[in-house]
Amino acid sequence: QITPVPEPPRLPILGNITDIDAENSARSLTSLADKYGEIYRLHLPGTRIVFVSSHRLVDEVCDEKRFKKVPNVVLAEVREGVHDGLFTAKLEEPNWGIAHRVLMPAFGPMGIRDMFDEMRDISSQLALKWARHGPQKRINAPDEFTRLALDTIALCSMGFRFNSFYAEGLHPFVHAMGEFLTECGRRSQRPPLPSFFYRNQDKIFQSHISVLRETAEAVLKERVTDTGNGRKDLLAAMLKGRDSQTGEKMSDSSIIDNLITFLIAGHETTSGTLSYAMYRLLQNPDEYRKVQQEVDEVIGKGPITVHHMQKLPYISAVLRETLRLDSPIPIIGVHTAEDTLLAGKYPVYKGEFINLLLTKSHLDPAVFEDPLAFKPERMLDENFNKLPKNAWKPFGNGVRACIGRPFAWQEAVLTMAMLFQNFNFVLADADYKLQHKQTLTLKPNEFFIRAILRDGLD
Ligand code: MNH
Repeated sequence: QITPVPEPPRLPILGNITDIDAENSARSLTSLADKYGEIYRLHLPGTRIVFVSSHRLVDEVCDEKRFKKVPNVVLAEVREGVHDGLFTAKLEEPNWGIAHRVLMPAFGPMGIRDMFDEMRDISSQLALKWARHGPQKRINAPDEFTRLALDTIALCSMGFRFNSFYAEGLHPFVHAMGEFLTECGRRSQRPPLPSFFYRNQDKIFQSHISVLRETAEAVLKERVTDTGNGRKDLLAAMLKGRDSQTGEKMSDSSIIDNLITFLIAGHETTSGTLSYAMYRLLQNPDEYRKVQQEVDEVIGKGPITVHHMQKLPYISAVLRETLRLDSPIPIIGVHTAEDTLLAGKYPVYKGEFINLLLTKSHLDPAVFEDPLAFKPERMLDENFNKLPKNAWKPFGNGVRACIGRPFAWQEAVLTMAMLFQNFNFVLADADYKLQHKQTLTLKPNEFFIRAILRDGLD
């Protein structure tokens, strides 16, 4: 029979806004799921959002015929900077289809393999830096992985070197991007006051956007004038490619939107994944040993090549299990096209937003035995391929799933292999308890390690 969706009590104008911790909304939303169950609804100024958190409801909502991705409240703010770039576009916006079709081949297996040498260039910089630090240095793992991921995506996508491992401070672009994303989060949770109240913040926000766009535009201009440049990267694909469906080329402003999109989408997520993987392995010595064993058996002490990437199933399983327990993008959002019933009984209405809480659905005991335990074995291909549909969604859903997944995977496997080939790791603070820092994505907060060179690898 019809069951109304549970709704936590709310205030007259602010609705449920006070139920959400501005610094860590993912945690608040997860706790509400603990309290209200597999589905609940919040009222926020101007919108209502339904949250689903069991595997069966997430599975239902992944049906793209009934539910389609819409930019959620935070992504709506990110659109101020990157408009209808791939990540933030609405499905019906023509630029999404054009960019998607132009870029898919470049993100395919061949395109990604061609990027291996540049990825290894950056991973080696990280390993070299940690080797020089020596075993006593406290390494802020998420910061270092952010440098790695940012330098990797910038080099591989557009031939641009941030040189984050050499620079003292952050590149102005990196600073502007961080501030921009943080402010997007804040803007999405603003109490509905008149706009003059936010005049100062808005001016700073716009100035950060200008830094982002001017940097990307400079890279684009340089490429267009440097005709002798034979690079085959994502920028080249966007400049040369024609949409197979419309015959159209991408406009300059759409290319700029997507260059910035790659840098945003491609660095925090991969950095969070590597940080959480390192954390999990330091908590689980048996699994740590299996990673090291795999690297020693498959690669040994020699150089890592692109051919090794398919031969490290245990590392892949570790990364999958890491993403199950901690997805850097903990929530994805869709939109209801018609009034409908979820699970045949919960009414949701046309135009409502539905958020998929991966932080909960990835821990559904109906799918995962002992759901809080870190067990990479359950993610080895033979088991992974048997998981129920939509049980593991860290890369999103359907046509709007992550276009950068093969890119991120190669980068993460390579980096794990290189690090475990060369170092042993320990927590810098033996009693470290996992805390999360939320920006656009989640990563471990205040997570420090030490890296000790392994014997005989000089
Ligand atoms: Mn990625 C979409 C997760 C790495 C570029 N990415 C998504 C979505 C998730 C996601 C989830 C869907 C979001 C939504 O439904 O609103 N992405 C990840 C994770 C990693 C990752 C967990 C690393 C691990 N992503 C990358 C990398 C790049 C990238 C690296 C760039 C090279 N991602 C994108 C783009 C989209 C996207 C672009 C939007 C695709 C589309 O909607 O067409």
